[in-house]
Amino acid sequence: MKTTFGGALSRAGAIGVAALLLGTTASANTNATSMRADTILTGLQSPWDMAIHETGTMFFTEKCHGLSVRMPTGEVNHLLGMTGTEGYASTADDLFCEGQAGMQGVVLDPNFDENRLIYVYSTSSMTAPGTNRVLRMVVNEDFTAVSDRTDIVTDIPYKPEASDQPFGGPGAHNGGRIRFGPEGFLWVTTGDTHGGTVPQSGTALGGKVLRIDTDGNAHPENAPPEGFDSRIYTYGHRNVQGIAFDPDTGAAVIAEHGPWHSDEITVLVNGGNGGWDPAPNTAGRGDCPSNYCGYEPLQFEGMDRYERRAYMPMTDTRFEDVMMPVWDNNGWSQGTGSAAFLQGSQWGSWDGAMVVGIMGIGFGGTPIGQRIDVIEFNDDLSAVVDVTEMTLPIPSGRFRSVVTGPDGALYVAQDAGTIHRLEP
Ligand SMILES: [Ca+2]
Repeated sequence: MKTTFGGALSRAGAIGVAALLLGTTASANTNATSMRADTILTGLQSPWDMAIHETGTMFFTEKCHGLSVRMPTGEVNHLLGMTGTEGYASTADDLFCEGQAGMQGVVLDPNFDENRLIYVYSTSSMTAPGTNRVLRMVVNEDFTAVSDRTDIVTDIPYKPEASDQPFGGPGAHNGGRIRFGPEGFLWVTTGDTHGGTVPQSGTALGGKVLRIDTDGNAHPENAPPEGFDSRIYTYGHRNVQGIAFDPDTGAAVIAEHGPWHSDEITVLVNGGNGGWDPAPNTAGRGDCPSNYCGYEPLQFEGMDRYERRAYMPMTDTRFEDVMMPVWDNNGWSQGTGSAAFLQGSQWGSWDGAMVVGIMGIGFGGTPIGQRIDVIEFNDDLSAVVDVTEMTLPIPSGRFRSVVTGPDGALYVAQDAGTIHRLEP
């Protein structure tokens, strides 16, 4: 992958951003705690997410291949392949990958042992010109096949083509994480698909966090503004690919990719506005290429990250219902791709802290910022009190997914094709 900065770097902008990021340390501390790593799987194609059952059985997605499961014995069963794949128990010809899009989030039903239900976020060609869908399926008794596919969400935008934009290709800003919250409802994170008016739109599902039931219906207490799609929990987001729930309060916390500045972690408020508004002809901005002002002006040439933030804020305070981020990665954008909370006394002072997998940014073979940060909040999650970079016994890489397993261990997937299990 040549451009790895939220999939949205132009050649002109890349030079400036690389210079900007050289020599930076986004974390205040480095933890010396000894970590143990077991390599669970290697040789995968862009592993994107995992869902781990109490027995250790681990479902995982590969962005351009499909859904598989690793049994406790280490054996892998390939369950649902995308178009063009071989070796899967079944294939779905409408599922495809392109750019950042493909088969992404996966999660098990909280009552999986009774109903055998699994959910997957994937890009589909079934509705032109392609949308993202949330699929619900039944896993058979011996974990060798899925059946009874029902698409419970069918209308999440997908970016079908790059047109003449100076940024991002098809599939850009595709969101894609799905998780169950403590109440048993399903949360779905989406991206703005380089659509200027999408994040603040009440009807387009891009740039949103959805809260739905397992049939795809809105949670009855979602409280978006009047006229909005009732499945929307929060809106005004750029590209949310991390969501996790605070074990103490149950609050939903998201990690979101910033536009060449300001990755954000935000504690969600029902009906709240993330404040991202790349629409043209608003907030002092004029026309923009392809009606998308997210990289204006002129790919931010010559600006430092604070000037960029002032010009095109990730959180525009002109909105009355805006949710301020609790952390902004010291103003950098490095790809905060996934989030999970650590739980268990084995984690010591990190018990209850959030981990964020950061993919980093790389030019000319020099990756910067690839790491896992441990983020400790105060009790009411109104502030971050400490950020520590986890010292890892595994090679650095693009950390695409972090998932806490039922065993308390932290499972991490890297774009290079590996899944590791980490514990102190
Ligand atoms: Ca925001």
